[in-house]
Amino acid sequence: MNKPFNDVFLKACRKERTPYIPVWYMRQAGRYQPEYREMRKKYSFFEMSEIPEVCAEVTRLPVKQLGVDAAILFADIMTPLKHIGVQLEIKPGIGPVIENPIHTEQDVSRLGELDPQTHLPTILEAIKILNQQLSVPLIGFAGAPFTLASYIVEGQPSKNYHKTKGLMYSAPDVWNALMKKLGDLTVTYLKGQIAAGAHAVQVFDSWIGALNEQDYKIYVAPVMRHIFTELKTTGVPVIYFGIGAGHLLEEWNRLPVDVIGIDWRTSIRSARGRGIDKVLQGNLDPSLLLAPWELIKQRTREILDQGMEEPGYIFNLGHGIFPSVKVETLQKLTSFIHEYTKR
Ligand code: 1CP
Repeated sequence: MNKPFNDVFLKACRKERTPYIPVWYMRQAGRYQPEYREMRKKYSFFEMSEIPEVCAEVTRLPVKQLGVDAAILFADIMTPLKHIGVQLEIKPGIGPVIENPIHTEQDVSRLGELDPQTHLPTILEAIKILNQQLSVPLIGFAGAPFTLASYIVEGQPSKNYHKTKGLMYSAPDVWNALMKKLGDLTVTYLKGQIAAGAHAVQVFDSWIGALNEQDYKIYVAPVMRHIFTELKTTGVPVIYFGIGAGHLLEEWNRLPVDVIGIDWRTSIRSARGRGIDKVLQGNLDPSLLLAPWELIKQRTREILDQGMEEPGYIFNLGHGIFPSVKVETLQKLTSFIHEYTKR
């Protein structure tokens, strides 16, 4: 028998009062789980996300194992790019690697348009399966144009984004065409996920903190406004997340998003003190998951106390779980958050 649907996460996204603070974790499905590592022996990363039954199983795993209040679809921000002409592989120990990086106007014009029904039917199918199986909301997601560009221009993960920013500054027309293509892809992909049954969506702009406020306004804010304005018409909550992006929060607060995800560098209290009035999500440093339990608990309590000062707060990490974290630590943490915030 199915459990009653747990809508605490969705209520928090809408700034409604909740019986406790909801929690989910970025990268909650991944190599820190023995079950994931077992499955990964049988399938490649993309096979795991593109065989609907396997994708659904991996997506459900942390919900069962940790007791979190939301599931996040098991895929990658790079997944849709393969279908518009980007040749990419996830290389062990490196991450996404691109064989044909995008540098010129011709490269950009060769990128196709995404049609989720034709290109990603298996992901839409996984969402439908999950909707029958899950008793918590399912979060769909996509990468934001700058963060996607940082991979397809550099060709692999980068620390300084010289090529990406070089393109942005030296060929603004090519840059804007690339932002438009990737922005349209993000909108189409997320609308497809929502139509298939995703209850909320998160846009990952992980590397956007590399830009200052001025360049964000000039080169990125217009495409983000376009994306969020389009997504607003669907009525589902939209989360915008970035790392090291505390200096952009005032800009983000002006965008039509519901929830802002922040990392550990900016406290919940200081964000609110600066007038950020969106729902906030975050922001335990994932490295703290390696600390003794008493310290994890203390830092979590401090974050929760700040979060609970006003309605509209969702607990998460400031970035994803990494492989050396113990499943038991996250189980204890999830129970602690639920217990401590019960009202
Ligand atoms: O070898 C493996 O098993 C693959 C490792 C892996 C996993 C588990 C990759 C490669 N992607 C994923 C899943 C993934 N990626 C999810 C699944 C849902 C969940 O959270 O449980 C999500 C939401 C992502 C999003 C993602 N991929 C982001 C944004 C968030 C973040 O973590 O910063 C980024 C930047 C990526 C790129 C990527 N894909 C994979 C890796 C190792 C990376 C990062 C490489 C880098 O440092 O640039």
